[in-house]
Amino acid sequence: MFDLSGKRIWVAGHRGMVGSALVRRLAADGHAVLTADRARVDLMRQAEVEAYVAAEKPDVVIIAAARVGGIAANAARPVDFLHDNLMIEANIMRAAAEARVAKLLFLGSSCIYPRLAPQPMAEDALLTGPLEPTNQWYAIAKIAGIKLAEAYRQQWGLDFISAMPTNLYGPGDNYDLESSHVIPALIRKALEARDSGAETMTVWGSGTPLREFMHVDDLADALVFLLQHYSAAEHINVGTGQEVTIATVAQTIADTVGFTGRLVFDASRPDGTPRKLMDSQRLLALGWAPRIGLRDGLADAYRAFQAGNGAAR
Ligand code: GFB
Repeated sequence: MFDLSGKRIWVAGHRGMVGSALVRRLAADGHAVLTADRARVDLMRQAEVEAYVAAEKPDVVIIAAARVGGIAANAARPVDFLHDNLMIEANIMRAAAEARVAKLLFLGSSCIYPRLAPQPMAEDALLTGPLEPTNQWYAIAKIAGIKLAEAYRQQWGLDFISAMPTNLYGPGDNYDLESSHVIPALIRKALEARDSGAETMTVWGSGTPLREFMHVDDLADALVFLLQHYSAAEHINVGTGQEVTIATVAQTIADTVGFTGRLVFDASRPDGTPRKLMDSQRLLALGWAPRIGLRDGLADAYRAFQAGNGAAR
């Protein structure tokens, strides 16, 4: 077991949905959390990252910083998703390696797996087939990050680990309709449709794709668990094991928000991967389990959105 007590933990990307959930969680546990805004350190600039790490001397680094977005943002901004994510992960890992931090946790995404990987997708499905084209740029950057963490483990003997979360949602999400993921988009659409008295609400694609969703507070809990209990070269999946169609999640969101009209499916928008369920048996076998079901989690995300806790970034 890796003991986090007394450790200085740098959460890179603390303003994002994942980073802010981690800061909440680590602070609640009484840990010393380091954060740096963009004025202090631009994660795209290696010299700035090295200077920050040298000055602040974190013992533990979590790379929650990333250029992220939903299906449309990925397809529209390939350079941002590939270049920026490569820079961020390479700069932080190098600085952390030179400082010989005690532990580093890198975060990927379930889109690293092939588009048509056998379901549920186990860790060894990585690099066994072609990627989903809508998010290949992001996936390539994240695969490079996994391999870089593995390389530092092998060549420099450092305790760098990688976790692959499933599709996430929760407080602090991006609610911009073009760049967001499906859940924040549909929460906002349902609320606007309800308040304007609209008869319909538009859902992208066919409604048939299957996704596995996790509330970000469950993810933060899993990541703290992995920092303490996981140390291996192979990346590890973090999912709930529950999958749902987009049509069902859209209807559940409509119910949560109180929109009683019809759902209309817009076939001109892409479906993306037909099914994306991770096999999280390795994590479960270590003794961790998710706690927040989809219905409760959506109610929480909706509450946070209403409270102004969902900022468009
Ligand atoms: O969440 P999402 O954008 O990401 O879309 P992916 C999931 C599914 O929801 C797709 C449908 O089938 C969308 O067509 N959908 C329905 C909507 N209505 C909407 C809507 O209003 N907005 C959005 N955004 N989707 C992302 C990757 O893929 O998953 C990222 O692009 C990352 O790289 C992330 O890996 C976890 O699950 O398709």
